[in-house]
Amino acid sequence: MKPTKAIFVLPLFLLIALAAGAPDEAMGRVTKVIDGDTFDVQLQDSSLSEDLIRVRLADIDCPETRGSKACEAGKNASAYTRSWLLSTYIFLDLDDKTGKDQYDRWVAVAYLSEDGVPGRNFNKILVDAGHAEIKDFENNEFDPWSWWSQE
Ligand SMILES: [Ca+2]
Ligand SMILES: [Ca+2]
Repeated sequence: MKPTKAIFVLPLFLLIALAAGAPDEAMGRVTKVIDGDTFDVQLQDSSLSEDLIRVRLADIDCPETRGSKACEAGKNASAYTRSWLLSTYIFLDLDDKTGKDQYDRWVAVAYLSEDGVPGRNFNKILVDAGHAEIKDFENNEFDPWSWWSQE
């Protein structure tokens, strides 16, 4: 690649990275999985003052495991998330717009740690696996439909 071309390409990559969100706003280990879309993270690296946070995955919804809408699919979604995330390190893009939901859970997109850097989008993995459906809340910074267009 000629030097002139490299100068042009680099800012373009930065632009794409910005548009794709900030997958490394927080990093930590998943200590407890509550259900398919909710879990606790012991933070290792973040700008937050808390070190143990509860995360609610943004803009998706897994079937319920509790209450009147509890069902087998809810248990399956929990087991799926547990098998992927429990005791592993993940990266989080925290919602910059509203932050926490009404249950004091951080709304976030989770990224698997792959070679120590943010890898695959776990919110999207859950949808692709059939364990969650898209539920796009307008009060957060995320656009779930963009997860597929970034491939
Ligand atoms: Ca963010
Ligand atoms: Ca949204």
